[in-house]
Amino acid sequence: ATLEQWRSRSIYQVLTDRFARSDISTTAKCNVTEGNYCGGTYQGIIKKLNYIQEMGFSAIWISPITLNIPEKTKFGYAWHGYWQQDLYKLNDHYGSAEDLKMLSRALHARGMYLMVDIVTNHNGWNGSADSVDYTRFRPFNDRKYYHDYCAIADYTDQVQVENCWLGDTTVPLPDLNTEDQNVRTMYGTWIKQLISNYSIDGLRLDTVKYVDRPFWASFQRAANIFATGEVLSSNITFACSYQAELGSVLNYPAYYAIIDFLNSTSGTTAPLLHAAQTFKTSCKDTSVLTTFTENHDLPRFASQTKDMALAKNALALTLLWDGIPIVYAGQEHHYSGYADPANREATWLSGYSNKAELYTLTRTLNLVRSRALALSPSYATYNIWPIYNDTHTIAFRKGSSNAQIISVFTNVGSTNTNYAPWTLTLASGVTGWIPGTDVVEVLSCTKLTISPDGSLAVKMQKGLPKVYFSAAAAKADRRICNG
Ligand code: ABC
Ligand code: CA
Repeated sequence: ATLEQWRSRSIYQVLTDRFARSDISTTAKCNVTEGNYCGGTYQGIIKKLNYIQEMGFSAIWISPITLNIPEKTKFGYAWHGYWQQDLYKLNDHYGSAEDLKMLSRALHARGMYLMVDIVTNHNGWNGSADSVDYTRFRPFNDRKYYHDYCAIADYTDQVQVENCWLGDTTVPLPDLNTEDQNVRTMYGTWIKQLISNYSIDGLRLDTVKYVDRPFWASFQRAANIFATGEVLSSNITFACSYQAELGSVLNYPAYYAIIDFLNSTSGTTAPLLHAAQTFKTSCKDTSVLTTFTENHDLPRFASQTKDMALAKNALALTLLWDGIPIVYAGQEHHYSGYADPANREATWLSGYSNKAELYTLTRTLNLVRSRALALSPSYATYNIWPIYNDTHTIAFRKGSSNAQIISVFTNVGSTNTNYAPWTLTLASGVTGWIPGTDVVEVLSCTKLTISPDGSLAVKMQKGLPKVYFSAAAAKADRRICNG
């Protein structure tokens, strides 16, 4: 699928081994610190597609699918998929080729997309860097396809970043010589075949800044479908510079801005305000960047603060910021694992409850966003516009008239006694709604009418976010506040 087709999507990220088992167990043990396969499969995902789709998602991102280091390393098994060895074989712990095709077909039958995680920077090796047996790899089965070993010492030196090896001395990641024309051609051939074999709709590209830019230009051309690249950096100019080669990048800079604002009650709105004002000029197209507040590499939000009101603000911002939202499995259950590997909990242990507060919030906001996009495709490209801010509270408008969403976020938290319920008045003009318009606050299903002077009175309480949508627009989808 194209960039254009992905723009209105919403993505749910699963680690294939950790989302759902073929037996649909909700009790199977999964000790995150042991580094073992926990039993998640493609068949398991197929059985839980209702759970994902009913939360409002229209795409899933799965782990890398290729064959990895088979044996146990000091960091455990390669259950996450990032230590590949044979690009032409599948990781059979997740299921067979037929199972993966079934998953792809099941998604397409629901109108959903399949995004696959792709690693091109390196392979994985269990042992020291000088003990690598290159004949174990396919198709890159010779030392000539790789950069000579060196460890990255200075991460600000882009030459080292691209040419030295990631990983460590226990599990080094032999670094492909992606500057080599043969390597590029072989990767191009592989990705074309992979996309066609499994009817893949989009790619998540691993370790983008560790690979030279011309490689990405050629890989994107060969793949010829939507790809979002992982450029792990808080620098928006640097991250977005890769939009020259790839359609999209993961919005790490927005992640840092959202987390700085929300991971405690002592942050301020400044980073978010700055992001809203500058991203639109730093990026070729902010509407296709992918927005997230959690993933398998980062501390879960709830490991930083247990406050549910802050978690709701974070999730709401993820879903309503410019770009394509990504929610990481477990975020809807307020999972609280800290860094890798603790943040890779089995989703099944939540019992897949669709009554969880963050599940229903995600569902409502995905539905409202979809509704806004259906009413007006320009909702996607309308840059999020700050219409109010003080130290702890910020309001945005996104979308042109009658498809707009007005959202208000605060980091005061649920228990701050200095903040009794208060009213924030959004002046006439900034919301785009004329006097007498009926609007609904979709998270509490409260109805109100724009006053004769055109203002909207936002009642803030308990540190919760507020999201307003026109009542007429909301009504068209009965699942939003029961019509
Ligand atoms: C394993 C063990 C761990 C152990 C580790 C040493 O080895 O499991 O317990 O601690 C995979 C596995 C991991 C595994 C690694 C290495 O491989 O999932 O479990 O860790 O063997 C991607 C994937 C990730 C994957 C790989 C490798 C890459 O999402 O799951 O890991 O295929 C870097 C990379 C990034 C990578 C991430 C985990 O590490 O760039 O691609 N993710 C700075 C650097 C970043 C760096 C980051 C974290 O630190 O610039 O490049 O990310 O180390 C901002 C700055 C940024 C700065 C951040 C921290 O602050 O702007 O530059 O990032 O303000
Ligand atoms: Ca490299």
